[in-house]
Amino acid sequence: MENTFTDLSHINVRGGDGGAGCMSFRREAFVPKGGPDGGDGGRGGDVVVEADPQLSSLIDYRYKHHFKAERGTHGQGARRHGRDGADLVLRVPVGTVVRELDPATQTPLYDIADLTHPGERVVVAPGGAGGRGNIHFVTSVRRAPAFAEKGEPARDHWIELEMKLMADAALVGMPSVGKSSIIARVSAARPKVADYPFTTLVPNLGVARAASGQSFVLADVPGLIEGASEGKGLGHQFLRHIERTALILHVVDVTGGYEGRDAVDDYRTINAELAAYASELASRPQIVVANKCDLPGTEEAVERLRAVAEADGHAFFAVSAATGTGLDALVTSCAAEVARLRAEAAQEAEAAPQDLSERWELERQRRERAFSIAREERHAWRVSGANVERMVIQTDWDNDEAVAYLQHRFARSGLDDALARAGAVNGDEIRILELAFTFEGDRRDEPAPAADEKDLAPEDVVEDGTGDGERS
Ligand SMILES: Nc1nc2c(ncn2[C@@H]2O[C@H](COP(=O)(O)OP(=O)(O)OP(=O)(O)O)[C@@H](O)[C@H]2O)c(=O)[nH]1
Ligand SMILES: [Mg+2]
Repeated sequence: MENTFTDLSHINVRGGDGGAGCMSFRREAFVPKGGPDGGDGGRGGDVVVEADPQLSSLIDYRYKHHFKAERGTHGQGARRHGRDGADLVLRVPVGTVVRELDPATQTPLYDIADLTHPGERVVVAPGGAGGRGNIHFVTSVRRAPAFAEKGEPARDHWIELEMKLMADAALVGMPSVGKSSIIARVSAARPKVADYPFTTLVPNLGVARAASGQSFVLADVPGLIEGASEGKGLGHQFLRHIERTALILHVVDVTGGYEGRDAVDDYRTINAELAAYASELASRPQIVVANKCDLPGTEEAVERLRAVAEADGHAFFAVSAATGTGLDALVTSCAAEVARLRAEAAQEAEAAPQDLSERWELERQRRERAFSIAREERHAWRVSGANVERMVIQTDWDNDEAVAYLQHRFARSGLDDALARAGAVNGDEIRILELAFTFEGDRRDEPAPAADEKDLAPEDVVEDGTGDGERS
């Protein structure tokens, strides 16, 4: 399992483009020109991320990073609508967190979803809407609309997939205390065991089965050292896996290891690191496991550690991974504790179901609605924003009627008002993407209000000095 373990991937996702609406008129024998009958374009497919219990790694996303759903087909005459594009389903292991990434820095912006249940899914890149056919643009004054909408192009964005191990219990402790030896004894996992620190480089999972028949997933993670919570050693990146496990099996080497450390000191050091990483880890249910009890001269340390662990309210087991002593009792106790914690978690999930996708959708819509206005020259303004740019892209600029319709949309959507408030006057140039058109929104025939200082970039002052366009 070691060499296939992948737990973080950045991918680019893009829904399918919407198909174009159709501009068409009914043709019948002996009828010179029938009514409009152009059908709508089909919707582009969505990119969906779905938790699949069969998967155990994000290996599928290690080498392939771009994913695009199918496009919608174009509308046709006789009111025939285009076909919707198929969704693209990206399967990920249960326990994958999906995050939106900042496209510039590739750092996470916020969580989109936490897929903790088999089959749970979230749309990460919606397909573009199909353009509307010309049948939609009939009004009392426009009987024969000679334009249709283009399809909505889907936007791409970057997301992070992070698989958090869905182990029930994690073996945590200093390097070389015997974590891998324990998982090798109680499960079919066969991690490398050696007498030097940091033998384990990536987590290993194993299924442990108690005599009662109850089983649970156990994780063996790389050793932690003092400062691990700040990034020292190897353990830091794996501390997040521990966040997901309901139960911590805190393994302590009662011989003190080769450095002759003290078992109780080690126990306190690791607990301090867990607490420093995430305060709730300090209160996570913990079972303290004193290992290497087969070695002579360890009784005193075992008893001191037992007293401290029990005073902290933790169950305590003295074991030997070398001889197997105490491991059956440990596994039985873990299995029962895991079963209890699972039942508790199921109750909580039922009481407060989490749906991150809805929150993400609202956030996405809010960002897409937002537009900004910047003055580029004395009489030229740039408008940017996802929705406003989309309206422009969906317009057929070679068609005057389509452009007139777009200007009507701008008036309705509040863009014209915002431009007028910013100081735009009739005749100013409005730039959106690589297109420009003339502002006609300020129909009130009164002096434009003073421009908002915030929208004035320093170079505007220079432009003013050229005396360019002194119309206001
Ligand atoms: N005598 C004795 N030696 C043990 C016992 N458990 C583990 N060891 C030895 O301790 C050394 C470290 O064991 P590992 O299982 O690799 O320890 P680990 O905690 O996984 O170490 P890292 O992966 O480096 O964090 C190996 O030489 C083991 O053979 C035990 O119960 N008794
Ligand atoms: Mg190990």
